[in-house]
Order: sequence, then C-alpha cells, then structure tokens
Amino acid sequence: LALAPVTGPASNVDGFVRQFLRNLNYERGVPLSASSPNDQYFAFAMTVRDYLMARWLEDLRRQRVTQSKSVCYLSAEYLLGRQLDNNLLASGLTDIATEAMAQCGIDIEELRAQEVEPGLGNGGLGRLAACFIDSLATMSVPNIGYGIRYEYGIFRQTFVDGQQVEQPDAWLELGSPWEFPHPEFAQTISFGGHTETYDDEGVTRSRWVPSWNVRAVPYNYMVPGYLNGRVNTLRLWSAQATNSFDLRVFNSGDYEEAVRAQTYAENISKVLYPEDSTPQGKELRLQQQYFFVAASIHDFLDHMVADDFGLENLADRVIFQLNDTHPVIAVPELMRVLVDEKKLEWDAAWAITQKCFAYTCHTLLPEALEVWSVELLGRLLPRHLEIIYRINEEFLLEVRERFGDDEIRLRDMSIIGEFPERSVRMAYLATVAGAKVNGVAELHSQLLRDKVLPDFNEFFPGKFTNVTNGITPRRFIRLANPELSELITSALGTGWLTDLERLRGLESYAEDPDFRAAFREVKAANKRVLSDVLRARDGFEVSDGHMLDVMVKRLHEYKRQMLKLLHIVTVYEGIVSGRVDAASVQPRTFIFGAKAAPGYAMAKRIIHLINAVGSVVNADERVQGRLKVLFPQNYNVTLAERLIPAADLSEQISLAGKEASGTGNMKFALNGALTIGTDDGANVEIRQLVGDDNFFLFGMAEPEVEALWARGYKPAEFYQHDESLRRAMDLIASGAFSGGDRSVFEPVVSNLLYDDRFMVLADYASYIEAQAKVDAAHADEDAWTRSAILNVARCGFFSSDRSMRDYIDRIWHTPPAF
Ligand code: 26V
Repeated sequence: LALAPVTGPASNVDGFVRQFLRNLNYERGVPLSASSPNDQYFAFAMTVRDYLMARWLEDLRRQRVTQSKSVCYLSAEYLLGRQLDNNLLASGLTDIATEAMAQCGIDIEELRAQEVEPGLGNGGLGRLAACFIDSLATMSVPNIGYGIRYEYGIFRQTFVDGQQVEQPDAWLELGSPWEFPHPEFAQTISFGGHTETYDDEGVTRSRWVPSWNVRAVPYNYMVPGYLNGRVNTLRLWSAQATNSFDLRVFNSGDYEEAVRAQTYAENISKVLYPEDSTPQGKELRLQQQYFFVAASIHDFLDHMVADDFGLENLADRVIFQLNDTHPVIAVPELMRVLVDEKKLEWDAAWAITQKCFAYTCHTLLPEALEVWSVELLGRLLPRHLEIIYRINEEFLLEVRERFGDDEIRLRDMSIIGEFPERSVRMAYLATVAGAKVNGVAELHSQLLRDKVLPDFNEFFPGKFTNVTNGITPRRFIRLANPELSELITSALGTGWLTDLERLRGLESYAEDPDFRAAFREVKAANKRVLSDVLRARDGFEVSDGHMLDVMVKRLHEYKRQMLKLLHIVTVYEGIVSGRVDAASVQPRTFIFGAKAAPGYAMAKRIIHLINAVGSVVNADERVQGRLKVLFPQNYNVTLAERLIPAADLSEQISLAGKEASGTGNMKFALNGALTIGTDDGANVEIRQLVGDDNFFLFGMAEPEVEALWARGYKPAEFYQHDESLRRAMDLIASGAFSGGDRSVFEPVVSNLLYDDRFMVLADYASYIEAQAKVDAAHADEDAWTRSAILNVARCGFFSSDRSMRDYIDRIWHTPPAF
C-alpha cells in the first residue's frame, strides 16, 4: 500500500522540522525556547494535519462531485481515543516525526501524553462507531460520521474512600488541534411550537410553526485511512444560540432573559449522558437527538446531493445507518422534509425513506429500549409526532390486512405503546422504517429476531440480519501492541493489518518453540509497560510473574463483576481460613476497570465493594505474593490500549443472552489473552473459532437461563447448597471488607440472595470450576502460550474491516469510490 503523493510539507525529516517550527511560531505564537509541552503538542499535531490536509480537501470535493453513494453513520456517540498516534500511523509519518522531534530536542512521548482523549461515548456502542469509521476510511468507502461535539465527554472517575466520584471531563479546556469549525455551514434547528394546515394552490398541506431554534455548528475531524491516502470526515455538531432569537428578546429589553435563552440553547451539546442502559426520558436528551440528526440530514441534502438530483433516487446517494435508537427521530425528520418542504406525496416520501435508513440494535435488555412519552415528543416536535402517528396508522392497516383483526398482535406491534403511559417505541419505529435491521452478534441477532421482535420478523421477511461486531486492528493491535505487531510481521510479512484473516498463518508458529518464546517475551514486555503506566497513573505496583486477570467494561449487573468478585473472595477466604495452601495458588493479579452510571446505585455499591475487597486483600500478609486486586480509576480508551496487550486472562462473564456482542472480548483475544466466558454475545463466535481447547467456557447457555427463569429462580437455594459460595457471601456480609460495618454491603448481598436478576449465584459453581481449569492450564507455560497464539491466529474474523464488508454487501451497497 503506497501512500498517494500529497501536496503538503516535504516528506522528510527536514520538511517536518521546518513545518513544525512554522506552526509553533505562526500558529501558537511562541519560539521553541519558550514553548510549553502543550504548545509543542499542538504544533506537532498541526504538522501531522498538514500532511493529510490536501488529501482531505480533495476527498471532500470528490465525495460531492462524483455523487457516489455515501454511508451517513448517525451516532450519538464516538469514543475516539487519542488521535495523534493514529493519525501518525495512518499517514506513515511515525518515523519521520520521531526523528524530527528528536532533532528539536523534544521527547515525543511527552507530546503524546498531552492529548486528552475525546471520550464522546459511554462504552461499546461509541467505540464501535469509532472503529467503523476507521475501517471505512481504510477501505476507501465514502462515509461521513455524524454526531455531537459534547463539550464534556464521559465523566472522569475518581475514587474517594473507594467510592466513585464523578468529575467533569473538560477535554476541550486546552483546545483540540484535530477539529475544524465551519460556522459558515451552520444549520438552524427548530423546536416546539405547533402545526397548522394551509392551502397550497388547492392542496391542503401541513406545516410546522416552531417556537424556538438553535444554531448547529459543524466541527470536522479527519478520519484518515491506513496508508491509503484517503481521508474521510467525522462531522460533530455544536449548539449555539441563534442571533435572531437573542435579538428579539434583547429588543424587548430583557437582557437577562436573552442570556438565559442563550445558555439554554447551548446546553444541548454541553454534556454526554452517562447512562448506557436505562433511558431516562429526559427532555434534553431528546433535544440532543433531534438536534444532531436534523442538522446531519440537512447538511447532507444541502451540500452532498446535487441540485438536479431526483429525490426519488435518494437511496442511490445515501444510506443513513442508525446506531441504536438514539438517532431514530431522523425518520420522521426526513419524512417532514420530503412531504412538507419538498412537497412529495406521502407514499412517494415513505418509499424513499424506507430505502434510506437501516437500523442496528445493540441491546436486548428491555429496560434499555428507548421510548419517548407522547406528551414530551408532541411538545418538543409536534409535527414529528403527527408524522409518527400517520406512519403507525398506515403500518397497522397493513398488519390488519395480513393478520386480520388480531387486536393483541396489533397492540403488540404498534409503534405507540399505551402503558404505563402513551409513548413512542423508537425501536419499533426504526424497524418499520429501516430497509434492514441488524443485531451485533449471531446469538444476539437470533434472539432479536425470534424473541424480541418475532411479529416484525414474520411481517417483514428478510429484513432482519446479523452483522457481528469487529474492532480496528490499527488501533487495537498495531498501536496498542507494537511488539506483537512486529512479531507478527516477522512471521507473516506486511499486509495482515488490512487483511486480518491472514493471521491464520500464525497457526503453524504455535508449534515453534522459538516463536512461543518470542511471544512470551512480548507479553512480558507489555506487562512492564503496563506496570510503568499504573505506577505513574495510580501508584500501583504490578508484581512480576503474576497472571494478569482482567475485567474491563462498564459496571453493570448483567456483566456480572460480582461473579468475578465472588471468585476472588472465595480464593482469599480459602487461603486465610487455612483450608487452601497459599503456595498451591497460581499468583494472580486481578484488574478491574469500570465506570458506573452516576445514578445507578447498585453499580456504585459494587465499585465500592471491589475497592474494599482490594484494600483488605492487598494488605493481608497471608496472601502476599499470591493475590492482588487492582482497580485503576477512570478506565478509558487510552488505558485499555495498555491493559489489553498485557492481559493473560480475559473475563467475559455476562449472563447468557444479555450481552449483545461485546467488543472487549475480541480485543483481548487478538492480543493473545485466553478468555474465560459464557456462551453469550460474540463469545460464542470466538469460542467456535479458537476451539474449545483454547477457551474456558462456563455457565448456563441461554436456553437453560430461560428454563431456570420459567421454573422460578430462587438464588438462596444456591447459597444454601454450596458451601464455598456461602463462605464467600458470609464473609462479605460479616463486614470483613467494611471495617466490621455489616450495613455497607448488605444491599449487595441481599440483592444476590433474594433477587439476582442476572443469576450470579446460579453460575457461581461452574465459574469456580472453570477458574480451577485456568489455574491448571496456566501452570503449563508452553501449552498456555500455544493457546494464546492460536487465539490471535484464529480471530482475524473480528476485524471491523470484515464488519464493514458485511454491512456493505448486505445492507449499504456502497462500493469503494474515488
Ligand atoms: C444506551 C442508552 C439507553 C438510553 C439512555 C442512553 C443510552 C446511551 C447509550 C446506550 C448504549 C447502550 C447500548 C450499548 O452500548 N450496547 C453495547 O453495544 C456494543 C456494540 O455493539 C456491544 O458490543 C455490547 O454488547 C452492547 O452492550
């Protein structure tokens, strides 16, 4: 893959140095001698930018003029991670830039450390969006990622006395060199007001008379492909008060009111909602959703669709991919544009709309399915509510035609739910409107089709499909694990980073003792790097020679961090009670990383408990050198990039049927960790690929979970019948981890004993048994390494390039272009 020639600074060390100094002097206004690390980081980033700029401008132009079909990825979240290294890698400048900085007497590591990662997402869904746009750029597929430029991303997590405290993430405090504001392309986005009908040359039409509006200002970010000279665009919207709005109020003499209104408008893009499973029906969130999708649709129609382009063919020009239900209000918005503004007939508009959208569902938890109360939606977007009603009316008419007057089915399939209050079911709206609906792993898609939306599957044969998630190997192998990357290249040559199935070629190397030794040395080196990071960041000491057992993901009951903790407490209790000889226990360090939604009390209590167990275990001499529990605060993409390459064991232990896919599971396997996991989400596919010998499976499968629920699940029975479980639970209940105070963790214990929605106790015995197998397997270093290599070799399927190919072939039909 050759980098296409760019007109930019000279691609040599001198050229880079000159451009860097130029940026430092003329953009930052400082001489090298007086520049701060932040100045240097900015000038450096700008220099990297300068190399990509000509390509970017050219690609934007071609996207407009060639009128090839684009993917508009609509996502409320993009969890990008740091940009500098990625953009250096993509532009092939790493070596030149490193040498150039050395010549200026600057440590490039210090510059890297300056960048605050844009944490504009909660977890899997947002990171997936970031991986997808990386793959599309690398595959030269026309794409614009549309989203929100939150002024504050996911909160910064700190621990105070072991408890989570949230701090604002002021990621823009020192500015960002990666964004380009384009106020000249601002869109005006309206809200509120009422609708009315009017006579349009003999035709009665509806129109929306809104009561207030905001300005949506786009900020562009480069999305460079890997060494292919392609630069796609991520376009994030920022809310600003409109002048007209302020002026009107201002002229009325109420200055304070004018300022208040301004603040109100600008609140829309102020902060990312940190809830990632329980929608709260908050007005501001609906404002955010409409704000960014309306701006995006208008932006695309205004600037990317030629004036003479027949709208009836819009689907030849664009596919709007709905990343979960968050952008689904785009459906009535496009209908409004086509019917009210472009004056198309309803049926014609609906036919276009149904071809222009596709919907990805990322969950199965019923409480995570978004609904908006009719009251709120009608107040904020009255015309959209009318349109949704009409879509529903016509849809239910068709259902009636097909299935007769089956009132229960009609009620079940209605886009409007009636209980506990009248509301719009956004997943249903997306399903009715979308050309395709997909889940994110085989099991998830199957459950979505057969359990969550079976009526819709029957009504829309062929609409449901699966696209298993993936991860970008550029960030999560090449950048996160440069040593492994070099080892792979030494075996396979180059090319695997854009054709990850080539990792298969490593299978035979699993039998090569020299390769295994080299592989182990890579893991050891990564542990040393992690150790340095955790020492500097958290003051932790990672012990040499420990197995690193890592569970990093959002804190949620269904993910079952409690199960992991019960295992730790079981091992600890076994040693301190004298029933288990400490010397017989494989030395392990357990590492957690997890943020809890600020309003999720149980999740926060579990964080507290993990920290409490860690304090006691780490201070207990009886387990010294054997067990350690580390919980670095503020787990984010940057930390993930250090933790994952160092891990030996990957914990993927959700209750079967609850984790839609997981993507952390893929990152670990591709970095040579073995997985202990349930048959859930993409774990199923990982296990099928790597083979049962190279995966520690435990727990009930989804049908068994269903069956146990149906029989009536009584967690206390598991407690009573399992002595080891009883000891672990009793130790927590005794106050051993809370200075004798039994009340602190009582709610956690009670919840498990009497409710346990996610069946932690039912899977405990099986988990403990599987962990014993992990210990035994780890004792055989060679066998373990062989398995780890086979995990890498067999997981090429999980490249997000493959996910993108699946979307392109089966949903988008957007070939590479220009
Ligand atoms: C959901 C909600 C619900 C409404 C309130 C705000 C909010 C914000 C974010 C989300 C996202 C939750 C869904 C999610 O992240 N799902 C995860 O998606 C990953 C990518 O497909 C997948 O690997 C994980 O299994 C799935 O939990």
